[in-house]
Amino acid sequence: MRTLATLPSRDGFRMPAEFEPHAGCWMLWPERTDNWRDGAKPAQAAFAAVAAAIAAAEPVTVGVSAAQFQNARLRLPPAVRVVEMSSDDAWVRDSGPTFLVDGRGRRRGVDWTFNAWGGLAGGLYFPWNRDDEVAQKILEIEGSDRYRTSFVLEGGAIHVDGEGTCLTTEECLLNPNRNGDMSRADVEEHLRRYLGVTRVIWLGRGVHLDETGGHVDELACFTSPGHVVLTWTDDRDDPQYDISRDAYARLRHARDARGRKLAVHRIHQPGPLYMTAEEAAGVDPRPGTRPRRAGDRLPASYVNFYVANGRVVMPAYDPRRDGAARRALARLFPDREVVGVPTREVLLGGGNIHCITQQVPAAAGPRRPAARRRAPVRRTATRR
Ligand code: KQY
Repeated sequence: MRTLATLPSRDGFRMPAEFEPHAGCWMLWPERTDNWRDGAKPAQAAFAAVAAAIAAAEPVTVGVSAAQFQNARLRLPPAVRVVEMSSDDAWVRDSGPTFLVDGRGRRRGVDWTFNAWGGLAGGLYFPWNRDDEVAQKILEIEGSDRYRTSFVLEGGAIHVDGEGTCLTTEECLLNPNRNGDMSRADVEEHLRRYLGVTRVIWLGRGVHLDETGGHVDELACFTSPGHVVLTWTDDRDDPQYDISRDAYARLRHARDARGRKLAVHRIHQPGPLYMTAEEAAGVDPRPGTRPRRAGDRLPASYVNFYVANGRVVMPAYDPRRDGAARRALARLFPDREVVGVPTREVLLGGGNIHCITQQVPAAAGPRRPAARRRAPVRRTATRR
């Protein structure tokens, strides 16, 4: 693996949309007991269920600490590849690389600087040095050349349509705890250079009480070019109401990189859901990490799904709302099976399925002209 000093966009690379074909998916194994309750066992069961649901559709690799290797190996399906990899936590969407492809069948990755969602000014834990090395290690294993940048970004802070448009939020990418006082124009320039996009659509705030500081991947995402799904609530007294309304208005007024107006599809949020006293008590408190308290509202959204080859894997956590969300996603992804996996245990740690997965796009070469069909050769002595 080479570390390149050039820029992806100048080298002809772009970030493909998640709904484009994949070569596989990466996950990390949850372990830290100051974030995952009850020794991380319930979270491990949920991660294993997510890995199994994705592995039915595409190859999955899980990175795991040396201490947890055998445990993970035994809990994960045999089809899942398990590799030893140290990390500070298990949010590979954010600590992992953003994979890029070009039109010549090559795949590379961006290794953003990771600062645990805000560094010492509101970040979620310290230290985060092992998480900051996760992208490099994954690229090494994948054999993909690497663009390292001092620009601070987590993968959950962006979505792309693969046709030149990036979706993000002001709350996250303009927060000084990511890139200091960098201007909106400078942030956009970094997104253009490293993702190969030409248009950035800015939403305002992320999901209410999302501890990442407003990641777009809880709020909204592209389901195909020109189509966006948005988390929604009909409850005007819910703080999420104004956030989603504002996002809806911005999306309806936006044009994508190809000049299209967007169709915006709303999915009603679950709950609201809250942490129980038993769940909070199962988390080991530690100075410097976010305390978990009974009654804390959880940042639950159905938008945090993963789009695998031929399959969408969505969080399930509220019997009153899960069915409608599943049907809405089935309409938006007519060629994929939509599978719900119970992931309340992932939500208790602060994210969901999209946050714990990272797709490796298929590196497709240039289309070859179809071979000219020849008329079938007639055999003179054909046996019937
Ligand atoms: O992408 C995410 N939603 C990550 C959440 C991190 C939470 C850490 N406790």
